[in-house]
Amino acid sequence: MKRLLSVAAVSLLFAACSAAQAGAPAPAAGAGATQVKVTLGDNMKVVLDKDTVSAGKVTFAVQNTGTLKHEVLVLKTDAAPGQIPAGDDPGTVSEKTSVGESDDMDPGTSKTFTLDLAAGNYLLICNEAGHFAAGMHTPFLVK
Ligand SMILES: [Cu+2]
Repeated sequence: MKRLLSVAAVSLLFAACSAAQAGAPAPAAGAGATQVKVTLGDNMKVVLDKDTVSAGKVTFAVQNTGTLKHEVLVLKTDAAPGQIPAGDDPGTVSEKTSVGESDDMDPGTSKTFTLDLAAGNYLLICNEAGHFAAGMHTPFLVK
């Protein structure tokens, strides 16, 4: 009986904790982060709603509005787009300076990811084969 009681007490405690957590407002993905909308399309452009943010948490809300697979990578680099070395796969550039990415996104899909970004120069690029060369990159400044 005593054992049963303590199990019940533990369950109650657990329930209380869960209730407390459930009662707190659920933090949105990347709460307190600066949100940047990224639109990827078959026009081979990476379109941002802002190209300058403050250092810290940045949430990228990415939408693939095209009919092709796209992605966005966040490269931390001072290099101009033409200076980014070639990647391992044909038609791609090196991802060595990437600090985060959406991964491949199917047409019509959205994805959100949050990065903690230090001040510096970045390039947001799509690295599907041939897309970077076609112009799918844009500068991004964190200050
Ligand atoms: Cu692309």
